[in-house]
Amino acid sequence: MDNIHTAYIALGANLSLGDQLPAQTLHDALGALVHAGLNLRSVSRFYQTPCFPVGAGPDYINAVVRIETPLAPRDLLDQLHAIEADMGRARDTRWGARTLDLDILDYDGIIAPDAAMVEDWMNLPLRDQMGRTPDQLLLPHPRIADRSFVLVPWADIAPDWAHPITGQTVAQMLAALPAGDLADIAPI
Ligand code: A4P
Ligand code: MG
Repeated sequence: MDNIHTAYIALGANLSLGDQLPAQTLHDALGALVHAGLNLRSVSRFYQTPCFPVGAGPDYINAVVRIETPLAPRDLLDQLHAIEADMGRARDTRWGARTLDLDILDYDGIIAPDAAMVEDWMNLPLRDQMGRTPDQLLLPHPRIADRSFVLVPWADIAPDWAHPITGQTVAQMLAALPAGDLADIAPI
């Protein structure tokens, strides 16, 4: 059915929600995705990952899921933000510690708003990445290729997914990371 869309969502958490540890929050978030009407098609293992930037906070729990949904990208993001808010997410510091972060990695392989804009964000120097927040939805998520905490779980469920701009697969992007980026990442 062509009104059903496939998206990959990254889940991350590194702050407890009350007494609840981040891994439990991630489990609850899976339930919330289903409750919101999104069809969960694949779920990666949950990984403990060192905080990026190193030393900026506690370790994260990260996972990636594949969902199917009739929602348009912007409506999907609004739905994810509502789930984050339900799970205690406060948006104060860019890249700050969080009870739950839900990012859209990919939606049907589309490029939005256009390749030039996504490439601008992909090529942004690290210091500028930390100070600037996109005010529009970027697809695919511009940081995919740099992030071991995204690529490791993603490779569990979709190693052959190919980046619509670079053509690189998840497995290739993972293999291109410096070995040090994979140290201390382990399934829980
Ligand atoms: N936005 C644009 N495109 C997207 C997209 N494809 N998916 C906009 C989600 N949001 C997108 O996001 C900021 C704005 O980006 C949103 O208003 C949305 O309209 P945010 O979730 O409020 O802020 P953020 O999470 O601080 O930024 P971002 O870019 O999601 O950061 P990252 O890349 O997720 O980094 N270390 C480990 N080990 N594990 C982690 O999960 N995560 C981060 C956050 C830092 N360090 C980490 C982890
Ligand atoms: Mg986010």
